Amino acid sequence: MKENSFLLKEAGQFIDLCYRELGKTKEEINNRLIDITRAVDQQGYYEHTYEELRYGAMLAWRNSNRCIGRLFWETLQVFDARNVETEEEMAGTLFQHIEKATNGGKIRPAITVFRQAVDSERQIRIWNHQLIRYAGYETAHGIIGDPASIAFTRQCSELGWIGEGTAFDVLPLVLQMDNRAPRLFDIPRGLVLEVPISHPDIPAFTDLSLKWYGVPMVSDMELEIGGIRYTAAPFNGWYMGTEIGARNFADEKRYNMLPKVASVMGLDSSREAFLWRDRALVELNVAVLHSFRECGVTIVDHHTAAQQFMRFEEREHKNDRDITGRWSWLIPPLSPAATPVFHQSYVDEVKTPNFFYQEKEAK
Ligand code: HEM
Ligand code: NRG
Repeated sequence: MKENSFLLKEAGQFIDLCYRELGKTKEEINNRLIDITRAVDQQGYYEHTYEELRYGAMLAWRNSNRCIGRLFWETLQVFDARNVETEEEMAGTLFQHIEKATNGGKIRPAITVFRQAVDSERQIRIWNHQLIRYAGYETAHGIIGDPASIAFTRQCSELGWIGEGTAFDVLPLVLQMDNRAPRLFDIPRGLVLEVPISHPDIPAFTDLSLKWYGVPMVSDMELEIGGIRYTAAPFNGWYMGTEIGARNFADEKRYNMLPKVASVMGLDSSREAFLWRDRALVELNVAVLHSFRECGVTIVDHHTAAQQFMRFEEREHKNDRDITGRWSWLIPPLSPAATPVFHQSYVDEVKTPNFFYQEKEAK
């Protein structure tokens, strides 16, 4: 009963906000709340209309304090997959998400929402961190692939998956419905858009044999709308170049490419004070942005993204809303102080609807 009153409070706040922003009347709000109260009393939960789900998902993006891409929150495409009942259907639905979001390179921000969690036993999970990500293997000769994927890759192997063993093996989808055993699904190769990395004026960059997938699709976060938990709701926008060039390729605990980049650039790395790391970082980021552009895959540089975020702030203020944010995530990892975001401060208050981290596996 205590849970019901929490749910009703959250639902009430959400319906009020959602319906007001959608221009609905007090009467419509009241009627909907009467329906919701009845449903919660009878079965312990309620179900969103498509309109509520759609706007709720948009609000969750708008409220994502760590996201610099929020200017475009109203353009989110929301795919309703709440009727999906089997793992096969789920895989098919995710393949469709990948295809529609990728859109031949002209990326469309999208989210696919599967059935809500009814209780801890009955919930849907995607074990992957992102729908498309590269495997990581610990071998006798060191790590191959993405070190961030080592634990998940091991789980995939235990479930019977065999990777090719390259530095860029696309991991399979691992899908779990209710408390059944998780199931593996290989993503058809034709659905995975990838970008080979080259530099506009340093040909030797191709010697690094780098590539990255075109679309980041975060698949392990919980979407919460009006007290309802959607434990499988993968979403995507497009990349900001620094995510790949200043982190995925550069971090020592990821692909750790800076020494190799310095080497193909012929930089003298005998002293830190030569700033060879910084010079390598900048050219690596130039290469990422250049390569995505060449392939016609949407990407944004960090200066443009920061300006877009400033426009988001202005628009929120015009609409009498406070913007919340987490400064340490909003500033880009390359030249942060050269963007306006660095020189501002943000209140990291967590509003709902929103996206939350959840335990790795259903509990
Ligand atoms: C985080 C950019 C779209 C929700 C981030 C981060 C960046 C970013 C750079 C920080 C990631 C990191 O440091 O690992 C963008 C861009 C988008 C976009 C350029 C282009 C449209 C979206 C969409 C959603 C979203 C469509 C949800 C509907 C989030 C969330 C986080 C985040 C929840 C935090 C993730 C975490 O804590 O790991 N975004 N984003 N973003 N974004 Fe966006
Ligand atoms: N840094 C991660 C991706 C996190 C989400 N980033 C986005 N999200 N751009 C990486 O793979 O590098 N998005 O929805 O567009």
